[in-house]
Amino acid sequence: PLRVKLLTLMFVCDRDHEQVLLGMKKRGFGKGKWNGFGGKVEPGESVAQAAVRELQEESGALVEMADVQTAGLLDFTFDESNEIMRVFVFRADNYTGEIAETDEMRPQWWSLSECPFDNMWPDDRYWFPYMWGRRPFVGSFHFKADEKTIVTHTIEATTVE
Ligand code: 6U4
Ligand code: NA
Ligand code: NA
Repeated sequence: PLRVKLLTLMFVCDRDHEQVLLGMKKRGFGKGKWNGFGGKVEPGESVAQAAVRELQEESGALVEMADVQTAGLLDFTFDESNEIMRVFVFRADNYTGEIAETDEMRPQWWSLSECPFDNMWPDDRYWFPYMWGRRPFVGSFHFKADEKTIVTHTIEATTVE
């Protein structure tokens, strides 16, 4: 049967909406790539709570639940795998706390025009404009087993009610 793994991905933007916080992943899945902050949803927590927790664990930034905005939903599948990685994408324009490097991530602010898409997941360049522009989206990406090559994808703007 298909296994669905629930994951989070959080993007903190600065107040002036000029920069976004990315982290260089130092270990685990996606090592060596710049990415948002996130991880697995644990039993007993909501997806948004997981997003806030992972952000804090990986970057030191703390976002209030009221400042968590839904950005989009992404499904990732891979050749020769029966797993769906379902990634709930969030964004926030406010945070407290001290941003600091952790064992898992090296945080850095990037302006949109300088986003290092060549060193990010290859799907990011497709949906980043939606996330940045606060346009809700759903996307699905099917990769080769190498986890690098996109075979097919869809991306759509949505309404949210
Ligand atoms: P933890 O639980 O934190 O030790 P970790 O090694 O961080 O595990 P995992 O599996 O919890 O990895 O989370 C993977 C992270 O990578 C999530 O934030 C979602 C994100 N991610 C996975 N595939 C992605 C993709 N194709 N594009 C993207 N982010 C992706 O931008
Ligand atoms: Na993680
Ligand atoms: Na985790």
